[in-house]
Amino acid sequence: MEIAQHNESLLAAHQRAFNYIAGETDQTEAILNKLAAFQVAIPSWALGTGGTRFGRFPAGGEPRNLEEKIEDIGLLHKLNQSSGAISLHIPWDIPSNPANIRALAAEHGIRFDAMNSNTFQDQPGQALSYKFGSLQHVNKAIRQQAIDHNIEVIKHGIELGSDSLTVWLSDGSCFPGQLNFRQAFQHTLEGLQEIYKALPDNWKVFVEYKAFEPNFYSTTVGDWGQSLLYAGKLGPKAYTLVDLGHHLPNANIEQIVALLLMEGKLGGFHFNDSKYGDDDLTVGSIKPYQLFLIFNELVEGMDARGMNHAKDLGWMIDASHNVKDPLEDLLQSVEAIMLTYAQALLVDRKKLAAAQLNNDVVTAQEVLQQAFRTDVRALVAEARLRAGGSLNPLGYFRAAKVRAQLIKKRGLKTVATGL
Ligand SMILES: [Mn+2]
Repeated sequence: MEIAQHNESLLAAHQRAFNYIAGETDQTEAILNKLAAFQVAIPSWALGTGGTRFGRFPAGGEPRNLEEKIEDIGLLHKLNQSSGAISLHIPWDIPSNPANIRALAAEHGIRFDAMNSNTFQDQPGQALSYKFGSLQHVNKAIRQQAIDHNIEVIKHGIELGSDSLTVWLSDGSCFPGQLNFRQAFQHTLEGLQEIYKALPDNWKVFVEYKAFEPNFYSTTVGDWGQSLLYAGKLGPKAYTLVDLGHHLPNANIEQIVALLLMEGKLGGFHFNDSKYGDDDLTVGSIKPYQLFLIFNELVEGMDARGMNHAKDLGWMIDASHNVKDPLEDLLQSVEAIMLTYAQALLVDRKKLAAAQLNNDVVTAQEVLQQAFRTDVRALVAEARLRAGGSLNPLGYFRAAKVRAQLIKKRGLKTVATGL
């Protein structure tokens, strides 16, 4: 079934909804252009069923290699026109022929977003173990192995046309006394400095933080303050990366985002949602208002610095899907991001600034909630439609029986590399 054919049956209802929202704002065309430009990278590890340490329940038809992962993202992008980037994890996705992979991605309109290194697992045949950390390790040879791996990841990224490296370290400790905090920090900093030296001039490195897990007592890059310390010491190519699921409960992420942007040190963003910890839930499924408040700060902060919303920060989904079809979840995730971005673009900034100046707390709240409570689904759908996408990507996915086709082609018991 063609996308246009599926759109046909939805067109009249869409037009009514779009005419209504277009009449509510004089910013319609500007917002549509920004939505069209905004692309969210899909991580290569999110295309298969995720698992927990208790079990894994595959959906079937999972991509068996990097080529099939790119095809899956190509399908998402064809439907929503907003998933035009892939983020690779090395060594899970080492391209055997980078030129071919690059060409295949280009065919699907996909570029290579941040590369991700992996020093939180031991790989088959690996000389030294990361059981007690990687860049923080007391053993210099293990630290060097982790440095070398990251430099290798940069090299793969250069071949693919990526321009950034995300470093997430699981380094930390599980018990008090296990680690000398200052020494762990210094070792990690020295390792990051070596990696930093290997970055091409046009590259960025993102230092991702996480409050806990897999280490349950301390994490060596545990929060945004620690990440910012590293990024500041490393230099202008180093930035903090915010992953929504990597905070302690009730952290004010919107304030963190605002201050990192103010300092010019926010580099990238990992979207997901969580209720308890790093739960890897679908973006916007648990705390949509928090997501809106974060986007509100992102838009306000990027505009204050004259930044390009689409290009100047790295936008990526980082989630794992245990009970949903991964592709359906990713469609839902991207949709949630686009809707929230559109709502943040609708905020009446002049009115909000005036309310803040007058300490008019009630109006300030009303301005934000006015935007949050606006149904912008037709705006996002119109942006997709104009770009050649589907009016209802999830509806198309089901109507066209995409998963059944993938199972037929790839088999029921395929396992994608990843988490
Ligand atoms: Mn992440």
